[in-house]
Amino acid sequence: MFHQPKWIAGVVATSAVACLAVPLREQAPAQPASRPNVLIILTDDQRASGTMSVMPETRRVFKTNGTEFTHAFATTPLCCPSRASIFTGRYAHNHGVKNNESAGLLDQESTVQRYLDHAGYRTAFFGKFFNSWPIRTDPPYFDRWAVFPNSGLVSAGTDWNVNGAVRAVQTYSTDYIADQAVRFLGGSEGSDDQPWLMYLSTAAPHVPARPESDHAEAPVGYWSGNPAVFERDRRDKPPFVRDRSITLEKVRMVRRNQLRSLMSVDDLVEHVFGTLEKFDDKENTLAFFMSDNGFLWGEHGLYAQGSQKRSPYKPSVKLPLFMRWPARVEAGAARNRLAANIDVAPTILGAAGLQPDDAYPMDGIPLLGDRLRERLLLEHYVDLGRIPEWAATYTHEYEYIEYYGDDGSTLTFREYYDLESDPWQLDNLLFDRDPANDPDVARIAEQLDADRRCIGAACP
Ligand SMILES: [Ca+2]
Ligand SMILES: [Ca+2]
Ligand SMILES: [Ca+2]
Repeated sequence: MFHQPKWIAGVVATSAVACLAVPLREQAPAQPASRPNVLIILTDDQRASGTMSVMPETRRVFKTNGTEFTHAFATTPLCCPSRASIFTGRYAHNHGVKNNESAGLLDQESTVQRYLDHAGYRTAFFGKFFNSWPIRTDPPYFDRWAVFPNSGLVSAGTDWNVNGAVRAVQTYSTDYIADQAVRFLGGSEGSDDQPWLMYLSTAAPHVPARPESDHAEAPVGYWSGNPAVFERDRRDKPPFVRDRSITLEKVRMVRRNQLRSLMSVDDLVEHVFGTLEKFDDKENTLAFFMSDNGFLWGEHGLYAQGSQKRSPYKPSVKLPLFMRWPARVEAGAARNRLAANIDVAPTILGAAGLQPDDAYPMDGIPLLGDRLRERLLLEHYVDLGRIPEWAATYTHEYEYIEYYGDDGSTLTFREYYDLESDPWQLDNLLFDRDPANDPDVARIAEQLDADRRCIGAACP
């Protein structure tokens, strides 16, 4: 028989009118007996716009019964840097994993899994870990795992490291992740006193995004593109954008496969939450649904050579992000605060009543608190030479972008988009051959220079 902590009962009894949206800090601090389970469902390259429509079960679990962050971002829109930011709550310039080849630089002591493992949680990771992670190296601070180190190319027979043994897995990867999750939850049954942390990290919808056979012909609706896909005059864009092109036909094929692969992720959510409802009778699971980075469907002509992400434009940097915690997080709410991948780790630590070590100050802001940011730093470092290094300041009103030379500091190009009058980012006011509309960016540039070196509480 589970005994609900008194402070949770109090919140439930008194806050029906307030929709349970009580900021965490006004509640009693988390007690050991009330530490939540933590679940992170992480997709790969799922853009925010136009992808949730094929995920009705995920919308029911996370949107109807949780809070959606409508302005959520990957501070670095690329797999490894973003995953390291999710693990640590830190910008890439602080955790050091600046591209997909440098996962080995992550200090594993700085991760959420290390903090929760040391605090007595059962920990598990199922699915894609880091690109280029040596498959025979076990992921640190997990009690159970089944991981693969590739992107996208996960088919029947791919090698996984399953609890220390490398073996070929024949099951469709998303289904295999769901099966592992259900098994882990079953192993937690009867040990209510020991909370758990579980990451479910799907290969979907990373290209080539092979759908499972039962979704292979599923309808995904017609897509007519958007104004950014049809941007004709790209003379305002940086040189690497101007000469790119992609056909709408190709983008539509990619979209179909991505959406069909997400249908299996929706099945996973249904499977896992169906199991969770049986085992977590106190509904004390803090859950996130999110992607590691966005993905362009041909906006600004970008697609080839890895430019569908890595670039500073909205579909590349924006993420789907939902948070669910019955009795603690408002159901059916949409929040437009600037949220980011770096906010997930400090949110989890706060919910578990833990503090990061002084050696690893977190840059993110807990999503359960009231503190808001006025701007967000976005940063990209050279990854296989595909796109030059850049950094950006993103606010509700504008995005200001600087590109740099090989030294990482020489300014080579700038962009400024008024997001209120130009939400599709069609008109770079700093390079549209109209000096009369140029914004004064001197102070913004100075701030960006400082933000690129920020640490902890000094970060935006
Ligand atoms: Ca990714
Ligand atoms: Ca333009
Ligand atoms: Ca101008």
